[in-house]
Amino acid sequence: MRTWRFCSAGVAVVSLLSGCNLATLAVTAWSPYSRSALAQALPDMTYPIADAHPSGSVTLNKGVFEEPAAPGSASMNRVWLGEPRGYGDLDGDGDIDAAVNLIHSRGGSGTFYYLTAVLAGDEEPEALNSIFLGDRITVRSLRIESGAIVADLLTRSATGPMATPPSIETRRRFVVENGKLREVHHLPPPRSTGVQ
Ligand SMILES: [Ca+2]
Repeated sequence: MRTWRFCSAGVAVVSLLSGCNLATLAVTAWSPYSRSALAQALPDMTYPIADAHPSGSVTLNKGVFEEPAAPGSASMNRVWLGEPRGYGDLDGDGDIDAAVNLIHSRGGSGTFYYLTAVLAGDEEPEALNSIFLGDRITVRSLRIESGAIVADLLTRSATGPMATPPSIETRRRFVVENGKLREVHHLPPPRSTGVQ
């Protein structure tokens, strides 16, 4: 949160110079990350995503990381910030956090979906470990409820062809424990939407 705090302090100084009182300083200097400030930070953060890069993480620029999949290759190794995103307090500190969907492609047929959490509070927003959600699935919604991420997905059966559109409603739930994101349930049913 250092950058934000400097900005807030700057606002406070201007406020003082323009005649505002010390209460203005106290409020502006210690404001936590707002939802909008966190949302603005997400497209330019570093995300741990071990499968996507040998370094174990990628830094997005305006929501995208990309480089040649191999030296001289026309195929691009890309990671981008997906929709939807969820917001709420995930770790119980009263500050808003984000649930983020990252998508990875090496230029082949696979399109791999990952979930991560971004914690924001008194420090710079930090992305936790990423968890693989599936290949060529649909992320229908991400919510933060009662300190857990609830991810509603459309997936396909393990034996179904990948060319089949994902149609099985799947709900997965994740929490943060000891600074790591981990899955706590994988709720059935699956039940078909009838989409084939
Ligand atoms: Ca929080």
